[in-house]
Amino acid sequence: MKILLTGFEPFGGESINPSWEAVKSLQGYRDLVDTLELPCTFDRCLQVLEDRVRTRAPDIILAVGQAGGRPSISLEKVAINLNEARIPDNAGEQPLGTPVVPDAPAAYFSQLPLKRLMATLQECGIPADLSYTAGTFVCNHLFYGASHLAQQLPQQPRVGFVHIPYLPEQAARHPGSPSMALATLCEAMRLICDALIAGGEEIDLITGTTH
Ligand code: PCA
Repeated sequence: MKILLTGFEPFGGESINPSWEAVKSLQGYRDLVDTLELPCTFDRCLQVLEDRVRTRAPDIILAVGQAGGRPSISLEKVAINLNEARIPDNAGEQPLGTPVVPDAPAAYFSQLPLKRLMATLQECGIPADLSYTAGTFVCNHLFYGASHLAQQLPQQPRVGFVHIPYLPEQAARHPGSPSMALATLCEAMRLICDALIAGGEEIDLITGTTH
């Protein structure tokens, strides 16, 4: 069970991105986790990811990104085939109303057991939630593109995306924004990796049954 865990470089005027700060702490974890920092550009992020995926052939691609303003670990359910950038990316590109992949499906669902991951985090005292929008910026672009790529690979890796809050030092410059300490973010990533390595099925939160 090889996991490729990715984070993003800083963007939008920030000097740090909590996703890479948390992800890099898991490099080599249990000899199963490989980490990669991605550029925050529409143009290049998918190519950098694809190069690593083709070299390492992971079973799971778990991409992580910053979602400033969100209070919890956000387990993303849906990637949509739309680029609609509210700010320019790190290359100055700002695509508006373009598809991630032309003539491809409108959306892909995460292939990870999100409810089980959410329950694991919550049981360990870490705020976590399901999210039904990964936005329309570089994170959604990566999530959609990786999901599309996975379909074309022989090993068909499972793809998922997680958004995480600001670090406290970032939130200090965005008064009123929630934040999460780096140690908690690292712990959350470790718990998610452990749960994915352990395997098992998705749970139904209402009935408590698995499927
Ligand atoms: N968050 C941005 C892109 C990179 C990142 O960490 C997003 O949510 O699209």
